[in-house]
Amino acid sequence: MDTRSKRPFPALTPAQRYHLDVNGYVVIENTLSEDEVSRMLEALYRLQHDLLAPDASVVRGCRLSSNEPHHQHFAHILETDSAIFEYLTHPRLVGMAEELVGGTVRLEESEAVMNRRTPDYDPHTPVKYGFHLGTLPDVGTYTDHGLYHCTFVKTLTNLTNLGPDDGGTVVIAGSHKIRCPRENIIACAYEDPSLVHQVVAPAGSTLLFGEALIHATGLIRSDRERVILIGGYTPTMFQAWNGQEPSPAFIERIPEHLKPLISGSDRWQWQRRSRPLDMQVETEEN
Ligand SMILES: O=C(O)CCC(=O)C(=O)O
Repeated sequence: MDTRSKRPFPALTPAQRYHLDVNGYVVIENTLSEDEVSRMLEALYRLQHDLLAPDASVVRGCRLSSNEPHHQHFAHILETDSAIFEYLTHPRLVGMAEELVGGTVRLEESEAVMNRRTPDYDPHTPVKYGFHLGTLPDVGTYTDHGLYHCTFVKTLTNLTNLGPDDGGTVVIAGSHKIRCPRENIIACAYEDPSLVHQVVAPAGSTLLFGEALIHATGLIRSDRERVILIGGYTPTMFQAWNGQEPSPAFIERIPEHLKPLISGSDRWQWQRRSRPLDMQVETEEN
């Protein structure tokens, strides 16, 4: 079976696509089932346990790029568990990434974050975010059929419920199209906080955005832990993030039809595909 053919095209409804174009992101609720969420959470807690064992700096190809009691960042989770692999190759989510890239994709990075309220959190201190981006509107974006595309795309899926106090990712809406200095855009967002949009969504929901959008980890005010999975995708001829190239032994083991997605083996055989805004979402029935 070729699950590449099962990736929906387009993956977003016209209204979801419009939201993505205007704001630079869209949140699709409940992309994962409860069962998928709990299997992926279990896989991450197992990985955390193994990585925190004495002398365990790399476990199944993954390392902690941040390891503080309130913030752990897992780099290159691809090879760690079948549930994580399922996430990174999930046909609907890869279809969403392909829609925003505007063609076939390869996996560029795989990460996870587990974080809690920072120990120095003070509700009276003005909020400051670690705003950043991974590409620039000038370099990493283009339009087709009048719609926005980006060559570096993320799917961030929360495995825990995110209420307003639970630190969902924040973005500066519309910044994906603004060709002005980043610090000026960030200053505008602090002056008018309505420009900062935050993910509030049930567990198993996915934030889709292009890395030209200025974004940051949100602020946790509650006692709850936040757990997210991150897949990064690019056109097939791009490289994986530094240190995130899949191992040859791992590529050897995965199903044939998923090898191009994981290894980037299609390279310059990139298949462009873009949709007009009014094209309806593909379902099993149509
Ligand atoms: O922790 C978050 O919500 C943001 C993650 C992030 O900045 C990224 O994946 O580029």
